[in-house]
Amino acid sequence: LRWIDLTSSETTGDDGADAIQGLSQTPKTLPCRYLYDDRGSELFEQICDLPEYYPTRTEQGILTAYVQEVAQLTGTCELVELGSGSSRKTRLLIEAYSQGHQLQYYPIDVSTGILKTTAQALLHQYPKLKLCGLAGTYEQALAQLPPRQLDNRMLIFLGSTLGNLDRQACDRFLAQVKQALKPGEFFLVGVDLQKPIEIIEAAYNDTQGVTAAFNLNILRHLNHRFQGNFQLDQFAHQAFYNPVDCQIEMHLRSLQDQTVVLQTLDYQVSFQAGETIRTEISRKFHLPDLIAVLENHTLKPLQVWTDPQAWFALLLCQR
Ligand code: AVI
Repeated sequence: LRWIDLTSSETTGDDGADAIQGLSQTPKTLPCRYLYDDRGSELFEQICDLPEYYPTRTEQGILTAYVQEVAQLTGTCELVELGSGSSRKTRLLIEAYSQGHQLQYYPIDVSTGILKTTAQALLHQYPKLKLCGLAGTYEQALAQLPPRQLDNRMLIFLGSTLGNLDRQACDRFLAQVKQALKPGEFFLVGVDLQKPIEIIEAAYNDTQGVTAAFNLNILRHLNHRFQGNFQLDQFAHQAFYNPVDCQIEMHLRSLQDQTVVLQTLDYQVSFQAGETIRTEISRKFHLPDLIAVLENHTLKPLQVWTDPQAWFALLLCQR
């Protein structure tokens, strides 16, 4: 097991300047990266098992059906996974790619806790795996990937995390993906597709309240990280589909007029009752549009697989 810590704190990224920037805007926003401290990553794992949250099991079904085809199309290669989390779906890829040879796997995540636990579990399960974990943001990791051990590499970005980036951020991200790949190398991306709004909204408003806890945890994380005094019971979870931008938006609505201090950032922010902070967007893609965007970045989709209902898609692209 090798380990590269691209920063040092529990979650990585920056010093909170982006949080201040988001909270100072009208309407207020926070970068969704702050949802993922160790507790947030655990809550996200619970979300993946919720009956209403269809993306994880739908993508898992597609991967189960087509992982051998993916491996045949790319041939032997090392795997670099962005936002690896618990690597639950990656196990299918690891099994397909390690048949007959040693496999090099680089999981990348901002939450060092889940990265370490997952790395240990994977090494226990696959003793021949060569694993090197990278703790950091996608931007940090893509800019500093370790040198290739093999002549072929695939970047993996599952779970529709691409949908958490707005159009501009998505363009910047895909440009970085292209830069990180040599011509002929691969990018495997899983995306959530447009479907009836009720199904999407239910997935982000589960009856057990796990998504609400996940959303509110962003405030607990900010309190912990920047000595803040957000009162979690004075904010409420809200998630709704925005049909103009084709995205689910998660917000936290202030239940009263209130002022919050983030001490170590020397920053104070006031809320009116009813005002919200947008904590996440989750775009739902129209496949032909996404294919055009990928092609614009010279990441050419070689093969697209979907589930029988066409709720989710997995695209294998080649630079
Ligand atoms: C990680 N990401 C793709 C999830 C999503 O669906 O956008 C995060 C999430 N937010 C609420 N539930 C799940």
